[in-house]
Amino acid sequence: MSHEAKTNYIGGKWTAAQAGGTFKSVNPARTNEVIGVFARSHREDVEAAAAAAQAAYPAWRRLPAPARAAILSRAARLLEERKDAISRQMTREMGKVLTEARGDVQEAIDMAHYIAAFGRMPNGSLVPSERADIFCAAKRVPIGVVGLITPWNFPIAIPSWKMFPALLAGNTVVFKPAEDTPGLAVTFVETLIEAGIPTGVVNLVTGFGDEAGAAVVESGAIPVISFTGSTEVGRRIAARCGQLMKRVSCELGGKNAIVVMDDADIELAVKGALWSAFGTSGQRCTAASRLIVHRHVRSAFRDALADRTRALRLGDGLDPSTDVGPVINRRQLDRIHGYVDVGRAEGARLITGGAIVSDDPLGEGCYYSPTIFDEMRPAMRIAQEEIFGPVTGIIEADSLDGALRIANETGYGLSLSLYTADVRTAFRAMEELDAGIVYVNLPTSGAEIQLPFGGTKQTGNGHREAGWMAMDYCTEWKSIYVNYSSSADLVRAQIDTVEN
Ligand code: UN1
Repeated sequence: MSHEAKTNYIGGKWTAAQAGGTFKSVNPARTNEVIGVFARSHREDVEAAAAAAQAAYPAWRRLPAPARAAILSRAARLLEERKDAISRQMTREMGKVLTEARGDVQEAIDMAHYIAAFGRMPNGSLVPSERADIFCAAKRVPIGVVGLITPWNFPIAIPSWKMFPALLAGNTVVFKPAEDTPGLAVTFVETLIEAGIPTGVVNLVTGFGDEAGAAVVESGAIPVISFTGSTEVGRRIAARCGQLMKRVSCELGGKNAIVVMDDADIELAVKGALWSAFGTSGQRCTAASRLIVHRHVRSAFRDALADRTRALRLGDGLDPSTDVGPVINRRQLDRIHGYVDVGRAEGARLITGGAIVSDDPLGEGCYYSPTIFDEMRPAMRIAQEEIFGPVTGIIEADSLDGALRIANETGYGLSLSLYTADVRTAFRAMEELDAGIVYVNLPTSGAEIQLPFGGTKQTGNGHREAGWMAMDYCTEWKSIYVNYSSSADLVRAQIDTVEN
């Protein structure tokens, strides 16, 4: 990629920011390695992108859905061909280990194939009328220009969750990716261009949240916003969208937990906890930052988990022997360490990790040692607030009821998991865990795209991504009535069709 900061894609052209500003993206494994220089966009760039998207909308909306789907199918094939290169680019730009980066790209491939199939699926329903010779149907229709504001932790998968359904439904798009992963957004858009996306249907503006992102939210030409990020920012976006009467879908924080009951397969639970706590260096919204363990098995579980955690190898995610890569940037590194200090001060017992790694060569990057607290209590801040780093803690429970109550006692509700060998316990968990996603004998990460993804409480605002409802956020329902009677009588619903 050599765009020389011409990284905005507006109306079919790669351009620089109008004001000429730029910013750099760096490799978190070695922050002196610059990945690229990108357009630092402001309101005028976003308005140009929104105007291009508006201009492209009528023709795109009228294109038959199977033709729109064919472009997504081609995008799926191109992503498959480029999976290796894109995955390497991802590891360099945001640090996750290569196998996980490959999973991220695969999630977008799966989503493209899945959504493309909707191009030939029913998109509405035919219903009876209470009146003779009246045709009644309801169909999904696109809304217009959809604004997508996406995070850096799944830089290919999450844009695909948002963009592919929007496009299939007939909307056009303004895409504002996180400032930590603009290079991957450029690659994503390049792939769509090659797949045949028409001019103006997908527009990219790179830059910062409070500049370009805020302008997407404010734009009068963008009636729908989909945002993934922190609850704090999501609350501000949703409030503003409320004032502007915009449709807004928010996918926000999590404080996910794994419950380990005393009859659980401890080996399986330890593997699950290790993956959910430290996969992607804990930077998943599905990361397990609470481990609620029955007191009968707590020491066995804790000791096994601590041993495995100490054996994890930190390093550059491109090195095949690396288990845990860097975190995204120095600001996050300091924030994570701040939470570890909070945990210590609150009286949780640090049993491993708890440090910024400063020895060379890792000191050149943003590495945090995988961290476990024991004796965490449910009311502690480290048990309530999203840390978004490789930090987890063990909370002891003494019964199923107690464990379920603790699991539910946070402001979030994305992903909760329970390990047990008892089918009755499993069904209680499925019934009572208050979250958008519940796992039994599986960790909190690992959602598949054909199921809805999203959470309860402050994790979101009631929307779901992926799954068969992926199109809900970006479509309206239109109800249609047609009178084909040859009579000249007006027949009124609810009045002429019943005895009055
Ligand atoms: C996210 O962290 O925002 O279930 C998405 C998972 C992945 C998606 C995570 N399939 O962890």
